[in-house]
Amino acid sequence: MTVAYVALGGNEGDRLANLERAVSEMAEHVAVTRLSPIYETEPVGFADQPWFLNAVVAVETELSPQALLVVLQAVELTLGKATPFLNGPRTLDLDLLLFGVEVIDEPELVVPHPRMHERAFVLRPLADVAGDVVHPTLGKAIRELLSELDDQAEVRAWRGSSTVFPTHVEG
Ligand code: PH2
Ligand code: MG
Ligand code: MG
Repeated sequence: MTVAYVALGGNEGDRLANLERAVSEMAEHVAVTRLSPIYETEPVGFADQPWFLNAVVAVETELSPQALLVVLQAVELTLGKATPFLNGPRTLDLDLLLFGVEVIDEPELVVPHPRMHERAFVLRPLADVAGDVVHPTLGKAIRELLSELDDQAEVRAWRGSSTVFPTHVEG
């Protein structure tokens, strides 16, 4: 059994419903064990698009990382992942961030996710569910990576309510 972390993001259609549906679809294949609160985040990479909702979930699985990736891609398609161009708007993006302590460098799958440590919209929710987890190649805890991060793009606690994701508690 491996604990993996998956980032969820979307900025088209009913953003909350898409994240919630993604969790229930994932739960058909893996055990979803922890969910971060949801954040509303400024678009990174291509500015002229709506803000995203982002969150991170922990899953436990006997699947291989490649098989988990296939599951994530199938869920993205179910939600109608629409990606007109790199970093452009999408209904649902699922990124495999970490798969236990495994380091994978294959054409289809790079783990840890190569840009995760540069992005507050990933590290902020990841720190909520995996603050003490050590990044397998950088050798630092997620909480440490977040505190060292200099990402100016805004990441705000999302104030809406969800029956699936935990509510934000102001710390
Ligand atoms: N995803 C991207 C590109 N830019 N910006 C935010 N705020 N959130 C995302 O999930 C995101 C992004 C490519 O996957
Ligand atoms: Mg992505
Ligand atoms: Mg992706």
